[in-house]
Amino acid sequence: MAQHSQNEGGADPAPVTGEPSEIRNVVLVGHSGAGKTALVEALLAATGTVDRPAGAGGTEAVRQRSAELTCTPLRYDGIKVNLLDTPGSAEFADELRAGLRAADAALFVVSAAGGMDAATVDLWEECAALDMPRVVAVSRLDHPKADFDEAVALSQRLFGDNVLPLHLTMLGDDGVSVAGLLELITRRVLDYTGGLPAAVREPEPEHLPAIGEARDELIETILAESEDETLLDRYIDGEEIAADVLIDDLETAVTGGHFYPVVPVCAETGVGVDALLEVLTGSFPSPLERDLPVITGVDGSPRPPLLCDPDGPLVAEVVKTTVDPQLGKISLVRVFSGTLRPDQTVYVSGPGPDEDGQPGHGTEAHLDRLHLPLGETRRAVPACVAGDICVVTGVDSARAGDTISAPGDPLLIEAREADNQP
Ligand SMILES: Nc1nc2c(ncn2[C@@H]2O[C@H](COP(=O)(O)OP(=O)(O)O)[C@@H](O)[C@H]2O)c(=O)[nH]1
Ligand SMILES: [Mg+2]
Repeated sequence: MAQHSQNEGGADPAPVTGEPSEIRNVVLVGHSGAGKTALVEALLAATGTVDRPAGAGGTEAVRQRSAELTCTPLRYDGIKVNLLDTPGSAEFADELRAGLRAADAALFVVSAAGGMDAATVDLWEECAALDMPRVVAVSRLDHPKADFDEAVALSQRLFGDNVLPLHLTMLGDDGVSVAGLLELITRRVLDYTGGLPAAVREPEPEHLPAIGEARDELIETILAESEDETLLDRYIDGEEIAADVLIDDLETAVTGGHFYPVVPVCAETGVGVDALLEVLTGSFPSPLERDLPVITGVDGSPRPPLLCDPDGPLVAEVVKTTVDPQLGKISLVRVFSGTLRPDQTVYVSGPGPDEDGQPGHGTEAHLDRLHLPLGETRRAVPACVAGDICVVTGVDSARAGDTISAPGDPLLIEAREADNQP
């Protein structure tokens, strides 16, 4: 946590990888206006993933992106994070659900200025049913009505147990604005007065009582989830547990979907953005650690469970289809098994009716090219491995929810439980 590393100097910063272990698929959910899209922009800016002109936030392009499901990859600390930003309003429930299916973990964005809708609470329950790891980002810390503690209390009330902050907020010299964070596990101050990355220093004596109290609760909760059952007793007996042991246990508890850290963030000032990147890359699971969808043959015949293996049989799911001004019809695709490559014949099948209105459809299609779904700079890539997400062109017949597999072994992803919810 909070190594505050930058992208490796000199290395290609483009978010590409051939290793499932280096991927995190994260869906952002929350109330409309909570700050999801602004947070994605801030995460991209902090990692230097896009050379977007300064001050581009709030443009027409950003508003457009807010109205639909988007996927934006970034690279941090050697990890490719695919951020799936969902539209807030209920009209887009299908897109939201598609985003959930493509993700392995969820980032709940809750505004520090207050407000949470019932739909967000329902989504929390839906994620719980899927054992989906979750992190809460309390956003918009620079809002005049921002109250971090109140937002944490609201999250705890509505989301339930094991929701606890990893940091406390620290006010700047003006006594009003949030200038830094007190990182509880390491007992360090992250100071953002000089921007990102934070300057890391020791806390002032006046901070220690607040850190001590919140840290005790955090650590007792994390250790209660630890596989080493002696740790909690040793901690309560006064033993100092090393920060790296605590961070390991924190990461295990988050990955397992048992503990939900809260991180304070501000897209505008950058406060907490690097701390959040550490949690997303360090604590969220790779696709190797998540259950994969059940598949059958297109005739419904049973097949062995999938593995997230780039050398396995090709199974990918169409998350959404849309029209790109440059590329024409494109499909956002999550690969579960095997490796997608450009210029390849694939089989596209789904449960929806065929052209004659009969249930189930399937056809061969030519997959043309693969692209990173990166804003305006659609960059062609040579492969997309199991666990990753990309944009494909050429499969014009594909619909959201369809399965892409190899023509020699056509497969179908079974509809998942949550898909049938209203
Ligand atoms: N000052 C400030 N404005 C923010 C911040 N985060 C979001 N906003 C603004 O709040 C509005 C809603 O944010 P947006 O990211 O679109 O929310 P979304 O609906 O959750 O995607 C936009 O006008 C943003 O520019 C922040 O941290 N500080
Ligand atoms: Mg948005």
